[in-house]
Amino acid sequence: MVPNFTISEKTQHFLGLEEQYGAHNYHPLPVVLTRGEGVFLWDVDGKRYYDFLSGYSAVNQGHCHPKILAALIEQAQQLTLTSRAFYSDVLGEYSAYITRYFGFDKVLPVNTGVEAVETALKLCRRWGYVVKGIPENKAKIIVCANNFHGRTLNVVSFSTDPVAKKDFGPYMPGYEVIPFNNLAALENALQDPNVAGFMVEPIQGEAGVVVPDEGYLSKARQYCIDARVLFIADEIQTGLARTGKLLACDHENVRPDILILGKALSGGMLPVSAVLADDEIMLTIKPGEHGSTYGGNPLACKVAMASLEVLRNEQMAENAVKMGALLRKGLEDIGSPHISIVRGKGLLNAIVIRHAHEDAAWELCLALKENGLLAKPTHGDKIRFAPPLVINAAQIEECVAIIKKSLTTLD
Ligand code: IF1
Repeated sequence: MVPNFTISEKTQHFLGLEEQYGAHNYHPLPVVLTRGEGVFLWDVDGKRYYDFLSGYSAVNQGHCHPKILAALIEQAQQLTLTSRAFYSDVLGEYSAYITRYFGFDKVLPVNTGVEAVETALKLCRRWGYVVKGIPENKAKIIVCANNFHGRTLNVVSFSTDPVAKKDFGPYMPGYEVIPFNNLAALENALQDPNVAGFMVEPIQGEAGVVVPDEGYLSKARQYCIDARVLFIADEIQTGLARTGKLLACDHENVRPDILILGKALSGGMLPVSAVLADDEIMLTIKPGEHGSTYGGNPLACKVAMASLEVLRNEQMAENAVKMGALLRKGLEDIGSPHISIVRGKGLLNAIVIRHAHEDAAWELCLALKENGLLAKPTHGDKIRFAPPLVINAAQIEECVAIIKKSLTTLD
């Protein structure tokens, strides 16, 4: 049973406001945050926490990174939005920068992750019709069970999570769901000549950090080449150094046909996302056929360039490899009967709780909060551990000690 953790009056005040005036589309941990810096967050009572969620990997660079903040402030005082009705002196510079950074011909800038996913799916279907020659309205896109690609009606149409999907119908047709990490299923689905694309998370984040077998991504990529199907990598959560490489696809030297980025592309400053592809795909969308009000705005572009710069200059991918290995070893060495699996790559990790009852993961997160570490369960019995990539060894050691101490709450 979870001990009654006290909630301060100040905290209760903010919880009450959200309860009264906000939609109830989340069930947050009862903590009210007011400041972030690097790996740390502070609540309204001045208590400090390690952030082991990193805004779901949007804060890879650490909270309020000074160089990203400086870029935000400087541009915010000059020009924030022109709309795409006109040119700006930033979007072209950013487009050249990000396409060279990732090695693609072109970028289509949008704002949230799911907008980038929708953009990638539209590009894929359009390419299917005008380049591959799929009959009109017959294009199919293959996705994986237990996927998470966002929450628009089109994207939840191919979710396999009833919580994300139920009572939001009717659903968009044109998607086929196959098991993740199953090459035979993919090979079979690719027999259909109307398949335009295969979209996959290189590691399934929301499913509980499910890492596919070595070779899955590279073989899947080859199957797509053989079937003339676009390989679409959703790297919104796994990209930008989170798994120990710039992209999770880099672990297998896989170059996707369409690359989807979001979250840490702005270091947690504001929504910035992007789709990258080569001309054969990108130029199938003509002027006026796709866009968004804020897509490619000067403020977002400057923040994104600074966010990408610090990832590389501060060698955050390399640190993620070292710190991730330290974290997983530390968790395994605890040897807790309450942990059935420790898994992950780089600093995208999760533990699976061996639980007597379904609230065990939630109770553990409450205990972690009391002990100064913030994490959140994903899908019941898994807890994602994904701190900012600037964390150091001493801090990892301290966090393992906090996790070890907190696990006793399940005894
Ligand atoms: C929530 C999950 C994580 C994503 C991938 C696209 C998107 C996401 C691989 C859409 C977004 C966020 C959404 C947020 C919680 C978080 C999440 F739990 F929902 F599934 F990280 F695992 N592709 N993931 O992970 O990007 O439109 O949100 O910018 O909706 O609760 P978005």
